[in-house]
Amino acid sequence: MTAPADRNLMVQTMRWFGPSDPVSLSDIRQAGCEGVVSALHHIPNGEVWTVEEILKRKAEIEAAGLVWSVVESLPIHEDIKTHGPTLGRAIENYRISIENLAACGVTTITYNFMPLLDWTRTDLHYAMPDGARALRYEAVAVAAFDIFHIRRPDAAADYAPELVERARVRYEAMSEAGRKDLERTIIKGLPGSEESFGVDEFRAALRTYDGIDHAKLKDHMVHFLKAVCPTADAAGVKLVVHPDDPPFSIFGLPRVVSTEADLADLFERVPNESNGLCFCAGSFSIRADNDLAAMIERFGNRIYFTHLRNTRRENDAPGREHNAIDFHESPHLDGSIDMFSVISALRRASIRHDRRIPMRPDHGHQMLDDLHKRTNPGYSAIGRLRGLAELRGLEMGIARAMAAA
Ligand code: CS2
Ligand code: MN
Repeated sequence: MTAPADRNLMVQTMRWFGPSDPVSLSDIRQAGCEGVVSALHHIPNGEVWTVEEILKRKAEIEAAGLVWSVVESLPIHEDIKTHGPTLGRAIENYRISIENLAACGVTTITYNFMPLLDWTRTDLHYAMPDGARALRYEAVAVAAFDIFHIRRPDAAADYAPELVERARVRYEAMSEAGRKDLERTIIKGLPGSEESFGVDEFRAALRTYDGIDHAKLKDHMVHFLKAVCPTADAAGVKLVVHPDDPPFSIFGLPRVVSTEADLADLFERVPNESNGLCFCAGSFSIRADNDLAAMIERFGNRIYFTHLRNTRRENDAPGREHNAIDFHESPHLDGSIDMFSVISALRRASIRHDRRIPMRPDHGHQMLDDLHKRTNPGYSAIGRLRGLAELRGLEMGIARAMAAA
């Protein structure tokens, strides 16, 4: 029997991108995971995930002695976000996919509602002092790309004048190859992103958001949830939204899952039980005004999945605009957020709601032997293993201490 202190510990998982992932299911099992987080990346965005395809993936995972704990992601077609021409069909297909996943016993589904781009970084090989490589976001690089490379109309108005000037200097000093590299990093799509663009395509895609501001995108999200949540409720599925990364508007595009106020609004407007949250600590951590432990306390009943990761905000200063923040992905226990308080809050939520929350060490550093290997940025084996090992020890310490108190 499990000792009471160890009841409802998080379900340890890692993301697996499928058969082409350089990290194998056996690697993930050896890391001590019980489950994996996976998606059918080969099915085009907006199409139905058939029972046959779902069962195939499930069988592969189970043959390795693991379970398919969470889907990440069942992507949201752009027409659902913009109310484009295939809106009705895209929503209908989403509902069918939810039902098919439920029929196969996969009942936690992650998605995000970020326009065009998924998570965004400007450097995939940032050298840490210890020799490992990390992912970094530098505001001046994004501004340079936006104002001088894409040349988005009126882009300069979105940045502080001092940042525009630094962006100009940066862009002028960049080589052609450096500019191309930045372009690839920002719009070609990081692992897990479902969209990828060239410069002209990106300019055209930006125009599909003309007239869609924060309030309108939020309305479109509510419209989507009202359409699919009854299906998910009936099927026993939890739909968990992944927050915006970074959690503020970029390239003039609205982002609506960035703050505590955004979440409160979403859960109030769509109270359905299936309307849940993937609590990505790393994404929320980029805004100093997000109090992570308080958010977990408040929305604990909605959290069915968590990404545990830390970031280091490099240039915090009172009053600084959000889009002027530079950050990099720091070691899991050493960054701008206090992982002890995050896991403590999650532990209280698990006990209060009597549930095991699946977790994954979201990203990790490229380190040790992985420095010499081809890896998916953020998703190398050893860095995530380090993160997972630290997080599981921290969780057990917290759980035992709470039980003894
Ligand atoms: C990112 C995202 O958090 C992450 O690691 O990889 O791609 C995330 O999976 C999606 O935004 C969820 O829909
Ligand atoms: Mn995440």
